[in-house]
Amino acid sequence: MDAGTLHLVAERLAKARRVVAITGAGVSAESGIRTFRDTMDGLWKEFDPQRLATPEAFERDPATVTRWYDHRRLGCLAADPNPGHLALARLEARLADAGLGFVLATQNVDRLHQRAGSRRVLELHGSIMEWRCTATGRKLVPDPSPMTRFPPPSPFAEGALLRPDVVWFGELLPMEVFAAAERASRACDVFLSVGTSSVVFPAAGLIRTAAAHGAYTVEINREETAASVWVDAALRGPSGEVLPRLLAAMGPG
Ligand code: BJW
Repeated sequence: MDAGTLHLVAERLAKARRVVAITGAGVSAESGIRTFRDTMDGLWKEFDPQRLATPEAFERDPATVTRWYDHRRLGCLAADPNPGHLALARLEARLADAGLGFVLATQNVDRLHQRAGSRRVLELHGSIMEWRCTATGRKLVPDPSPMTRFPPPSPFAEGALLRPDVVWFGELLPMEVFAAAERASRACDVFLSVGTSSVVFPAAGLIRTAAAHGAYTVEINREETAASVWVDAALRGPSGEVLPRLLAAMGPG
């Protein structure tokens, strides 16, 4: 990672009045949670997340889809937040203590930001920790133990099923949540895009919204992404290393 760019970004952050961070699967990779566009191995090697994360897949084969989500839910419960999650929580606390604004919009469904101490988290793609009834929409938090029936029957309506309360391809994002993320992106001075490939819309459009409204845009990622060509600064490396270094470079709060 280029130390000059790191210090430039730290300076921008230290002067910012409003900061937005959007996170993707890469932020949780160092907690042992697989990213979406990683190659699959082991038990799930024949399953393509991009094909399973759809309402059509659930309709066609609800047992396989819910079994996959329960397997992932248990993986998320067993995982711990990593230094990247913790650094974002510390950044929020630092800005809040100074009366400044910070909004964290995540595409992740694993709740690791909340467990790291982030207080205001906009879950753009829902949460795997909550499941909802296909008939009534009522939600529940399943026990931390493995589910025993696939697909799980809904306790709320005869003949209905439970599905994870996540946003699949072709489904709408929770309207209020996305509207809040858009408002914050329009109003921020610095926008951080962390550990996301920036290919899934409308979340991937937020950084463009921020740039169009004058924000300084920064990408933190191990690799180049769809947004790399036009961001103001790119910090290459694992977010669990880059984010703590960035915070340290901001100096005392
Ligand atoms: C590291 C690292 C480390 C690794 N440190 N970095 C406009 C244009 C084109 C298409 C569309 C459009 N608008 C809508 C669409 C359709 C579609 C879409 O975007 N398709 C694209 C794929 C082309 N969007 C939708 O369908 C959305 N709905 C919608 O728009 O509704 C309106 C509508 C309805 C009907 C018709 C048309 C429009 C809904 C999108 C929902 C996405 N859902 C998922 C699954 C969630 C549930 C679950 O968890 O299973 O969300 S898909 C999946 O992708 C998941 C993720 O949140 C999302 C983004 O992935 P993410 O987080 O970026 O992960 P990866 O794996 O892609 O990238 C990881 C990155 O980390 C990489 O860059 C690595 O390098 C990096 N990395 N380790 C830092 N240690």
